Order: sequence, then C-alpha cells, then structure tokens
Amino acid sequence: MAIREIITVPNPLLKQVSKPVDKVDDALRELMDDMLETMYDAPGIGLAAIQIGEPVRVIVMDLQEKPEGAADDAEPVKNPRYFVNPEIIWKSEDTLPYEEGCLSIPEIYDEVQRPAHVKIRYLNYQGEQVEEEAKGLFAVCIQHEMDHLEGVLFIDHLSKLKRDRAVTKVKKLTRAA
Ligand code: K1U
Ligand code: ZN
Repeated sequence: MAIREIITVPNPLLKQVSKPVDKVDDALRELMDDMLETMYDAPGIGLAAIQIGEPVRVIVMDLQEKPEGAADDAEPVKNPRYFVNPEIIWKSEDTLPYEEGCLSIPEIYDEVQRPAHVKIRYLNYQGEQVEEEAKGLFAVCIQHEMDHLEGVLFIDHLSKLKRDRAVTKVKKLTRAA
C-alpha cells in the first residue's frame, strides 16, 4: 500500500469524467488499497480515484462512526467501504443541507443541499454487485464522491463568486506549501 498525492484545484484533471472499470481484479484492489491509505492519512471520510490522478470510477469511504449504542468516549471502529462503477438508481425529493469539505479544496467548507436519501448500485471490493440505501452523512458523502466521477466539485454547487474565491484561496495555500 502507498500514500499517493492528492491533487487540488485548479488541476484540470479534477474536471475530467472518469471511465467505467472493466473488471475488479488485483490491480484495481491495489489502487483501492492505496486510495484508502491516502484517505486515512489526509485525513478524510471519502476519496474518488481522480483525486489521486486516476480517471476511473472508483470511490473509497470510511465514515468513522461509532458503533450503535457505544459509549460517548468509545473509539470509532474502522469501516472501509469500496464502490466501483457506482450508480444512483433512486433519489428522494427531500434534501439535506450539509457543510461539505473536500481534500482537493483544502480549508474550504460550505453548505450544499443534496437529496437526503438515495439508492445506489455498485460493485464491491470482491466485484460483487450490491444495491444499498444511503441516508444522512452516507448519502451526502456518496453523492459528493460520485460528483467527482463526473468532474463536478462541491464548489460547483455554490455561486460563481464563492467558487472563484475558493479557488484563489487554495492556489495561495498550495503555492505557500
Ligand atoms: O475530498 C473528498 O472527496 C473527501 C471529503 C468527503 C466529504 C466530506 C464532507 C462532506 C462530503 C464529502 C472529506 O473527507 S473532507 C474531510 C472531512 O470531512 C473529515 C476529515 C477528518 C475527519 C472527519 C471528516
Ligand atoms: Zn471531494
């Protein structure tokens, strides 16, 4: 496993539409392992392959939630998730506002409204087809990551003024680093 560099705005790769995966094989699992390690290191709760410069329809996620009924001071249990060729097969009319962030747009957070509840279909780490319902943070995060597969960033849901300000701020930040 390896920690890979996360690309940031305005890298044009982030606007690219990612290609479907033909086969879930060991090479793809190696990419997913690298993505997960990169996401944990950042740290973040999700990552799309294009964020490490790989234009394929792959997402990893770990919402780092505490198990149900656990004590307030309990450590979150790792729950890595892998989504290959994900599709939204249903979305709710009602929306949920959430203050989003993105590892490719460091230090910028803003509210985005998305469907509160979605049903998704994807291939898992073993290449098996899964259908699943997502709500709350899972719904927010999977929609944010699936936007990356289309070359869409959360700042594209904001006004042009806010988007331009965000890109200028990240350019300054990454130039200074
Ligand atoms: O860049 C990304 O796509 C990952 C992004 C996912 C996301 C966060 C919030 C709403 C929608 C999608 C992040 O992980 S940003 C960092 C973050 O949220 C976080 C970092 C450490 C602990 C907890 C959260
Ligand atoms: Zn993102």
